Amino acid sequence: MRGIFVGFVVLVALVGVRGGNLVLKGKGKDKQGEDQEWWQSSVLYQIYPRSFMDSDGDGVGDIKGITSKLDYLVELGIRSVWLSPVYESPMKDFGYDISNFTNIDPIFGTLEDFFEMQEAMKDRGIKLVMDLVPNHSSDQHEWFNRSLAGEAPYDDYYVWVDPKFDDEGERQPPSNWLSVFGGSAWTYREEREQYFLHQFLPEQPDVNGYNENLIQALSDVFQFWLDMGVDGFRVDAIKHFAEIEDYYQDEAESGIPDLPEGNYENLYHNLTTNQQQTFDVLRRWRLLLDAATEASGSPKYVEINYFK
Ligand SMILES: [Ca+2]
Ligand SMILES: [Ca+2]
Repeated sequence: MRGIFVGFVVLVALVGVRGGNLVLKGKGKDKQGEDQEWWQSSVLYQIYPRSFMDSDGDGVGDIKGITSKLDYLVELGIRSVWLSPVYESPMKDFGYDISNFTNIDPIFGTLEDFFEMQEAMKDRGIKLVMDLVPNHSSDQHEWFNRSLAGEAPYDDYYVWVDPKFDDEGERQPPSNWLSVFGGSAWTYREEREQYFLHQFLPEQPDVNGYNENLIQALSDVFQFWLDMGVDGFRVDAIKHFAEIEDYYQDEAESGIPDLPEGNYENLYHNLTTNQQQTFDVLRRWRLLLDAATEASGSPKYVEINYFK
């Protein structure tokens, strides 16, 4: 009995000291990186919300589940979290098809749950990086429905292009561009008698990266989460953001042998990735984060991922 009691006290003391140290570190600087910011000196821990922790027993992880495990992250020494998408989504691409950029999907909880999680992270010195996907929305997003209906100013929010017609008078997509997931990157919609571009699933229409209203609408999304108090963003699929504006120009064949027809690697992607406009828009978002850094006194971080 006495042995158990002593063991218990020692355990509490260890957790208390370790936890205290780690919280202190989170608020200050590392020993190793005294002049470094948190993103330069700490591990960025990715949380994939579906599988992380389920708080209500419906079989899908959720935000309250994450909140319940924050002390575990502190114990691991985690000072920053990259949260995979928790926005409203039909989940055709597991949350990377967003139907509302400024709300939480009910499967993960509510904005209130999110806010509570964020406050609990701040209490523990854990920084929060949101995963944002500006290249496309879900085809269930209100912007796309209004664009499909030709309603201004949404009509030009996505890449709508008139068909080409071959020698037999058959309707054809504007160009040979391929989806990352395979097959044509163009899908025809009778409603507009036009093709729309999707570099990923047909349920993920690409936004028009040259449209000022659209760029502003996405900037408002960044601002919404900055106002909520997040510490930064991991920006998904950014190299696909803008395409060359001549949508009828074919991409060159890569010549890689033995690939199935429609495989993305069959083409070079110099017309559909890494356009100057993408970098110009990214620079604007960086300035927006700089302004938030100044306003909040807390540095804001942005990370772009480069997949080949
Ligand atoms: Ca759940
Ligand atoms: Ca794009």
